[in-house]
Amino acid sequence: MSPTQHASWQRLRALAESWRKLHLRQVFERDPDRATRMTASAVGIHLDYAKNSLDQEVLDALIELAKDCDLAGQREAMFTGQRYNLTENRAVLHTALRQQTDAPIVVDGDNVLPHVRAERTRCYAFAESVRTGHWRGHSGQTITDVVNIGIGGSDLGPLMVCEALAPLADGPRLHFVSNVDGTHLSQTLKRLDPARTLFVVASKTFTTIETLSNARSARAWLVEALGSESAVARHFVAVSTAREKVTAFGIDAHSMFGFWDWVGGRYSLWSAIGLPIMLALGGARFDELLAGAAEMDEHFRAAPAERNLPVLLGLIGVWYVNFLGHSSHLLAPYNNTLRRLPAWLQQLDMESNGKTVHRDGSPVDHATGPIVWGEPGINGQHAYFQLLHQGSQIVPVDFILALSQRGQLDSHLPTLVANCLAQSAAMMRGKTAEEVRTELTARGMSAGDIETAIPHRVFPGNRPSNTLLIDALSPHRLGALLALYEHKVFVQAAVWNINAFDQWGVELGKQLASDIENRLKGNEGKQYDASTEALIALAAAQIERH
Ligand code: G6Q
Repeated sequence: MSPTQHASWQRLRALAESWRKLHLRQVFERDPDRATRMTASAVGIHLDYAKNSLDQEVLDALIELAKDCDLAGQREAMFTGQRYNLTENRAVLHTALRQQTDAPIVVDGDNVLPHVRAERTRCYAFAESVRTGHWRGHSGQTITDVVNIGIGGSDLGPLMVCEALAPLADGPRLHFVSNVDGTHLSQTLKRLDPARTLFVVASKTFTTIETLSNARSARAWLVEALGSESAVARHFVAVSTAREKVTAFGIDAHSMFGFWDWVGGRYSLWSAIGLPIMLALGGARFDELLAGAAEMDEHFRAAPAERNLPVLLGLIGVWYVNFLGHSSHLLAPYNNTLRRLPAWLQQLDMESNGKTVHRDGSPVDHATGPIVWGEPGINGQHAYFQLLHQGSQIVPVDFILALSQRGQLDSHLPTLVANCLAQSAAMMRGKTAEEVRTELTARGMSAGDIETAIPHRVFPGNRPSNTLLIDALSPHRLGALLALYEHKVFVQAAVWNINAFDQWGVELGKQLASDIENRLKGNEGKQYDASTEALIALAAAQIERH
């Protein structure tokens, strides 16, 4: 059933009419108390959602909509291991990877928790042996550098966490190679000593062309440098669900760390796909990451909607996408170590909710996932924030700021914090013509020049945002933050009645690429449209010339 069929949806449409005419500055003037009411906290994360174009009436209607869409029932279906991912006939259990209690989670008659924990113990033991220098390379040297070869979900999560927690890293240096453009691998290898380098080939399916090409080239580099095929055993491990494919590639089953089909790629950093994190930080830190995520899971499962962070973020997003027509969403983390968070969220959100059919296959009659983008906020201020302040489109923003982190220079902190808080205030209130006039008069500008300047210097304001303040950027809090966004995406999918856990939309391009690659190699293949044919011919000629 489409959510548009619910009375709550119609109610929200009516409310949106009046909100289109309201300005947040007036809303705050009329009701300054909203700043204290419209906050919620969990697991060290404080959410201020007062600067959003909504009030309690809208929020109540959104919560009603969530009830109408059976958010609670869908949430339980996920947590308890039902085959919630309908199109792939799979359970969705990334939450089991971090569950702290022993309450069994049964899939196909089997409790998954013992398997999860046994595999994690293997990963930790391996990571520890590398970190302590127990694990030696082929020529007897310790490992100083680890290269994770993977793409998409087998890259973005571990990469983002390793960056975010880099100040705590005390293991080998981590490198991530994802792009099949050979410069990614060759530029990385250039800096490395083969005798002291370990490769982690991370691929759930072990069929991904980019990853396998990079893994083959890395292997050739290693074998050539160390002069023996047998070197592979000490320098290559795999993370996958496909044991036969891993062994066919030449990596021993003992050197493979597994996970399960009920872990979606973009939800997999909590599994063995997190091996690079374990190598960089050790098992204890990884445990903290899991514990933080588990605490957010419990919060999501138990907290009432009006205090539930993922529910609030999800519903506020639904309000913008479906009722106020804001189809883009910016993530602005202010801590530099969170610089890859937007890329991770982009995949999480857009691959999950970039859908146009309901769970039963019927076409949607409403908008779904927004365009998600971002960079570290303070860098954005010197780049695209112009559009946020004065552009013709309204882009709701999540400002994210952790107030302490190892390695942070105390003298820089006030500048960072002030900038984050200033941006959300500026977006919300804007600057009127009268304010510009007063300011320029005080600076001694002539009346004529002032009138010419005003249109350019007015800020419309009324641009909404959430602010998430985190007490400290620890593994625990990071785990909670990531789980918060995973569940936010879930909430929206539940309301839109779409399947957030498949990604059929990436398949067509893959099929065509394999066919076109054949053509580029001079083999027979399908004929394409005139534009594509011309491009194939041009590129083939160039390739031949090289
Ligand atoms: C994630 C997607 C996708 C996947 C990559 C890599 O949810 O399914 O990003 O992670 O395509 O796939 P493999 O891990 O199988 O190589």
